[in-house]
Amino acid sequence: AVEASIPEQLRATWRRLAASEFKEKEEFQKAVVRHVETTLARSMYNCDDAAAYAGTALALRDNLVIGWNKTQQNQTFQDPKRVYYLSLEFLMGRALDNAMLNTQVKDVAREGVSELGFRIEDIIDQEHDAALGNGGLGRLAACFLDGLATLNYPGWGYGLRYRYGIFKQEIIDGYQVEVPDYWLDFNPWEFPRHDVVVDIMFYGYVKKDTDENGRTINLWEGGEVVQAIAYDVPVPGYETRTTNNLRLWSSKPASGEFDFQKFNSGDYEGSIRDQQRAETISAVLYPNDNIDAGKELRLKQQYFWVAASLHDIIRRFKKSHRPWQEFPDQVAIQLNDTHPTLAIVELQRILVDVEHLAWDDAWGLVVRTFGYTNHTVLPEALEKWSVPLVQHLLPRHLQIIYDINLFFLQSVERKFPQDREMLSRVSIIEESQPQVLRMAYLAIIGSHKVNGVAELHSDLIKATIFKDFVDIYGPDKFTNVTNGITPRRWLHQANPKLSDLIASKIGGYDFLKNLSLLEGLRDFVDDKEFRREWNEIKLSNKIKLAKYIRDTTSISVNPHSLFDIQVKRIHEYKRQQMNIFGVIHRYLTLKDMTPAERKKQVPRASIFGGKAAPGYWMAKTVIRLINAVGEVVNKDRDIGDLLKVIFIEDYNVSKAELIVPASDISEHISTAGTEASGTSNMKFVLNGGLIIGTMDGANIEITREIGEENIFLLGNLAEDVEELRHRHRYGQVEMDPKLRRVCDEIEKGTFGDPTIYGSLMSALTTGCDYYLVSDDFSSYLATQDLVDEAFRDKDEWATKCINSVASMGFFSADRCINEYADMIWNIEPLNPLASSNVL
Ligand code: F58
Repeated sequence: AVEASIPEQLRATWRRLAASEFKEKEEFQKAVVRHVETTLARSMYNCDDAAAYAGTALALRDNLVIGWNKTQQNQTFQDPKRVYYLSLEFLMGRALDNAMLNTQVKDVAREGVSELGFRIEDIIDQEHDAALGNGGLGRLAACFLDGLATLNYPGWGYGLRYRYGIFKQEIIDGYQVEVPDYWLDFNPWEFPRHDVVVDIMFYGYVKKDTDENGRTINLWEGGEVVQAIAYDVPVPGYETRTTNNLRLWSSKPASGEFDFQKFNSGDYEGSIRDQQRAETISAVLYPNDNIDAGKELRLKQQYFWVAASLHDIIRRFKKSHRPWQEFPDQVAIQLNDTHPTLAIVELQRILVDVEHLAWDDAWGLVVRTFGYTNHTVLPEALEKWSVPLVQHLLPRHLQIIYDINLFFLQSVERKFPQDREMLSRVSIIEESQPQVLRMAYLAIIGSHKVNGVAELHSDLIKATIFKDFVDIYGPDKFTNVTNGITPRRWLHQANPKLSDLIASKIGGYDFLKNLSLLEGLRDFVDDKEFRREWNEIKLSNKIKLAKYIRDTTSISVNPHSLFDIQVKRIHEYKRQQMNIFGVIHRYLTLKDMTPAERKKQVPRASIFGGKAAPGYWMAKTVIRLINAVGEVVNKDRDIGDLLKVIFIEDYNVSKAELIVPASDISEHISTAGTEASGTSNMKFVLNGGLIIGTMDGANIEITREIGEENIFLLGNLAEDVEELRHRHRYGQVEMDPKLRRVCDEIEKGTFGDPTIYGSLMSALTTGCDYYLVSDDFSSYLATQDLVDEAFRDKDEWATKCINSVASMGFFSADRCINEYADMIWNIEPLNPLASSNVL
């Protein structure tokens, strides 16, 4: 055992000197000042907000690291089954506020910095978001890490340490412009592990050889070698000692790879270029949301990260000298979408080629280890890799994929001997030009469970894209785990006043660990004083957002107007275009009215935010239109406060924390059947906002939980979408007259040169309106009218909001993580103090 390797006397000395966590204000202040003066080499004379942030973060970090080390030691001693969450994206946002709240030192810190001359809010605001993700999928991974740590599960995240996260969005002349997000200048939350490095090989060839028993073996040889170096990020749980680890890999040239040939022949720059090529692998996050780009560098990223992570996982497994048969009893690996699917192939390769297990034994272990989560049914988002590309980059892996496919197809043939077409339908290899690998199929074949992220979505994947696989494996391999969000960040941190009010009513903050306790709010729905405080908090959150909008855009919005918010990635299927068409319709309607009629209308602020993928022209056109409409509407004297249109630049996690608590109504209006789940819908409702939405993704379950009377539903159902699209293709659909009028107005030039919007307009007509905007438009407008009506009755509105919040327990990430732990990972929480005696 590890403890026996160090003499007791030595251990006693270390224990006596061990670092300890601060709890009191003065200890905290000492740590801050020491870091400002020594780590940063500053003094009180040149300590600005940025330096105060750095000092505070470093002081907090000291605390985190102590709990983190103990957690890791505890896990090493107890050696429980661990779960590894493989995700190419972790959209963490800011860490300081979250760390203070989770470790219960925010009050100490607030007072502490205040006596040093700073406001904690200003300090928090200095932090750069860790934006290593595109949208929902990446933020889900971050919420899961919070849930895992809070529930004391031994769980690791594995990802890539991108030098550039998602781009920063600037709006110039109404257009999106992308600016690189270099975020690593000062990042106190990561620890480089120079001792944790893995050599990763690419390219090369496969050599046949014989092993000691005379059996033929395949060896992967030659090729380029790149090094993966680990950077660790502590993930503190809420109100627990458990601080888990997020390990991000960074690429660098392998030592000894420097080309002295080139160097000596005077080509110094050439030799540096080769070095830089290695570093490119982890340089940048691909900025696509729900679209598969198919670039070689992306495939390199995937293999680099998967190979490094598996190497690390296997090294840890080997420490306890268990037989390979126990691997799936010690290790669960969750694939966050198909991006890490090569892990299946890499594990099989290691077991067969390196560890010399028999193929079938190895494959049995592989399948018991992996679980796969699907996040989309959109065909354009399903990953496919060109066979020649894989052949070139990973020749041995391609052979293994062929074998996996062969054995799989043989089993299918045995089961369905008459159905020849089934074989080509379910083959991992698609017979296109060139051939491509269907990564989702490989992920299904190599996993023991496949899950969707909301009920409708899980049903849809079984009925459509994976139908054959349900026939092959039976329905039990497929399951649903409806997404969840962490109430720590999305209520307590983002909306502290609401969290405090709730706590004061339902007996403290236990709801942050057991969200169903929100049910207790029902006892207060009719309590006048409570409702007053509730409304006051919403208003103050709106005032805060209005101030931000004013400071950044010089547009003033009346905080008493109805805040109508749609913030998410810009995508045709999410239908921001339907929202802005609705805004134009509202504008035209207001213009038609007499001043007296206008006076009776509910004033509204339509607030948008979100990034478009840089190559997604249609999405960028939607941004352009929103800004153009704002230009016209916001300065129309007839309109005044009745309608404002705002596009918030560079939507990200920290802005979401400002925006979500300020919403009255938020829009989740995807074409039915296209949004796998959505998670911001949950965040908005949890913060006392209502939602307008389609019967899609988690909206359906939200409706079930909070009641139909508390949500504004619109539009066609998923089951009708196919038929409607068919009618469009055969020209059988008249455009809704109100939408026609909106289009005419755009084409007239009211919002600038109409040719700019040509693609947007023709998508509705010649493009067959694939996202069914014209089919849902009148329902959308009618539902928006209901929203206005409901908002007039402030009392009714508050009742809806309070009752909804009371019903949101189900959407906690903790419920979601417990379901994964139970149904897929088969892991148990680990008592964070279990080894404290030994240590
Ligand atoms: C999102 N997917 C779903 N993908 O669209 C959303 O409905 C769901 O709530 C969320 O996952 C969590 O389950 C998503 O965000 C991406 O951004 C991928 C990034 C990498 C390329 C392909 C899309």
